[in-house]
Amino acid sequence: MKQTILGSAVPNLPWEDKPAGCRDVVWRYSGNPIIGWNPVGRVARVFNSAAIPYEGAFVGVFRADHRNARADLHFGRSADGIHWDLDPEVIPWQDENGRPKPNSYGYDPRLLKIEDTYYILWCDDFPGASIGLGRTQDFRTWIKMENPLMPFNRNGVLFPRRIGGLYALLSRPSDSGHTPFGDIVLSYSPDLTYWGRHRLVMSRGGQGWWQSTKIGAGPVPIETTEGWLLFYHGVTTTCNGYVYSTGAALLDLDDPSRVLYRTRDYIMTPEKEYETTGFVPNVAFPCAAIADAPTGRITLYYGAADTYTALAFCQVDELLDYLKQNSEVF
Ligand code: BMA
Repeated sequence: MKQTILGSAVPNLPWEDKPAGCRDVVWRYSGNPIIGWNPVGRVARVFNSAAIPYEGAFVGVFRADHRNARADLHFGRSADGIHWDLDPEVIPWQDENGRPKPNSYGYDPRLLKIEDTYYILWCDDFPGASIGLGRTQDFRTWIKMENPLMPFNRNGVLFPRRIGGLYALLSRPSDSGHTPFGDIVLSYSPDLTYWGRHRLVMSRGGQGWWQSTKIGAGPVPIETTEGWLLFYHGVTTTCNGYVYSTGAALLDLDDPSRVLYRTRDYIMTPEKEYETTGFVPNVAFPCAAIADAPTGRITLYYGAADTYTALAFCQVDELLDYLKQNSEVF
């Protein structure tokens, strides 16, 4: 079999085959949700979270909304990527000199490895929503780095390798509230501190209404032989508020501001009760994707209704074919 994903094998990837008769390109785990209400300590809800393979098992950084309704980040471990052991305490960030540097709040983390270091991006209080960036070597010592971008900004997502020698970051410039607009922008840096050469990647809109209000990058892009596979959220505004669906795009490998394909229709929208009913109804918000390169299997971690953590699956070749045949023209 040809290998489309340029990455590692994850033989213990959480996975379930597509149910017979399912016509969708993305399908959900039958055991969803995998994290429910009040999982640990003062944590009420865990959603919009990130997981990666680590030493034959899995680790994750989780968005945890506490019982005072404020969000922060917690670390967790799992043998199988499905059953999680979450730390009851928040991640103890420190500055470059080892002094404690706690978050005021933190949400919607992304987690990835570049070279020999693990990086975490999240929505940080600057003050005002902006992109937070931290690193760890061992998931014990957590160092908070400079904020890459000024407020207001959300959905910071780093590419998993340098492109043309530079680190590359997607973000979604926004406002201080529940932003009613938003496009995906790319920025470059030689050192993860100074960022520039900003480029517009994708705007909201298109023929479909599901992504008409705003869009934002989801999981860390997956490198394939045909381009960077990006899952993203697309938002529409209804009489009862926002609805968050999921789409996919393929970006040029050398210049990811070039969009090669972009789904015309959503590939996942809130349908299940755990997506339509919860603290914030009608949200399906992916923040992580783990790929098993030899089989082309991709497992998505997504937040459901700002309440639950859930899993969904797809096959890279099927998704790329679908993208090519059902691409939006902008
Ligand atoms: C966004 C973020 C997400 C959340 C979504 C829906 O602005 O806060 O974390 O899932 O709203 O409430």
